[in-house]
Amino acid sequence: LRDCMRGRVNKEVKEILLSAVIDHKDKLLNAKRFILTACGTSWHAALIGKQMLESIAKIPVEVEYASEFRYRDPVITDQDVVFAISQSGETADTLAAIELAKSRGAYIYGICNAIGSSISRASDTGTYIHVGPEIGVASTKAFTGQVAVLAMLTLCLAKEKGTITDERYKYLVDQLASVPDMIEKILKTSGGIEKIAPTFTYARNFIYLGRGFNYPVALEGALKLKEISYIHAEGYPAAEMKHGPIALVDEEMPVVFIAPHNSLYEKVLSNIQEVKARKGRILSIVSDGDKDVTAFSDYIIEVPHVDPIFEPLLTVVPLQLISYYIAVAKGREVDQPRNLAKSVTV
Ligand code: F1P
Repeated sequence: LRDCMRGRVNKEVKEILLSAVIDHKDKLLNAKRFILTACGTSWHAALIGKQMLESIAKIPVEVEYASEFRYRDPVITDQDVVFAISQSGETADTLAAIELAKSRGAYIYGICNAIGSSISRASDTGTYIHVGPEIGVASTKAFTGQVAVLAMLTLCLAKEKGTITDERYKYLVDQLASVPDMIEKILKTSGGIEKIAPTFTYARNFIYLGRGFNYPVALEGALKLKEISYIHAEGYPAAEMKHGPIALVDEEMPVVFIAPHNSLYEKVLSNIQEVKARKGRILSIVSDGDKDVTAFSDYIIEVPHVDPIFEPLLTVVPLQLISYYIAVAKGREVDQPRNLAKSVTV
């Protein structure tokens, strides 16, 4: 990851890492829309990719669960580029989804980790995320790799399309190149996260809330907790809280807010105040030096400041760690959770 982001992105993002983008530029630039299809954690990465591609490269994007897409009768044409995102590259639903898309003339772009996997072979082109094998069943660094590749893809396409200024492009490339150091800084706080975790082992439910780029992170935080600690958890867009989930909040309910300092900060802060008024136990992921969210939270974990489009690369890490430490405190088999398979091939 360090290699991808620092060395290559800085100098040669177009030439090396995303040669697929350049070689297949016309297909990508002339597409009427992108469809990102995936399962599980990879689907959450796709939701972030959609926000990046739409806001920066101005490309219309749809995100589809491969497990639904393959059984529907979706409108797909030869003007579409369908992206299959999969850590293992072997997920049966994702493979079936691209086979359907291909049969309807779409161009297929694979974003996989496993080299030579079925999905990468079935794709017309693609990018490997190169994060090395995932040791546990639950996807963690693959999520980071997928979001990083989607970010680089977005920057390349935005540059080609002229939807980004040279100045902003340079700034974002620099920001992305600093992400590995920022992640290392967060990892150094894991001792603090380990201390918080046992105070949550009593919980039978968790709510995760975030807005914008951090809404998919809320989904991913909840999924990680479910997968490895077997605690029921739901992720929602923070603004949806008052349309239902707020009824669940009482003094027993842990509510995790992803609340870094961005343009949605004040909005998230008011959601936090609503939960506080109902005595929920609030754990917030905040930017370094945060004051307002911190004042309303029972626990906080700080992450460095970064451009909002890259926040998921940082904010997901404390959520992965808290799931890990809660699972360990509950004596769970973290690398081999019950009932889960590394790749779902049927
Ligand atoms: C998708 C996925 C993973 C999850 C688990 C089951 O896999 O849902 O996100 O952690 O391993 O499969 P993939 O298509 O990304 O390999």
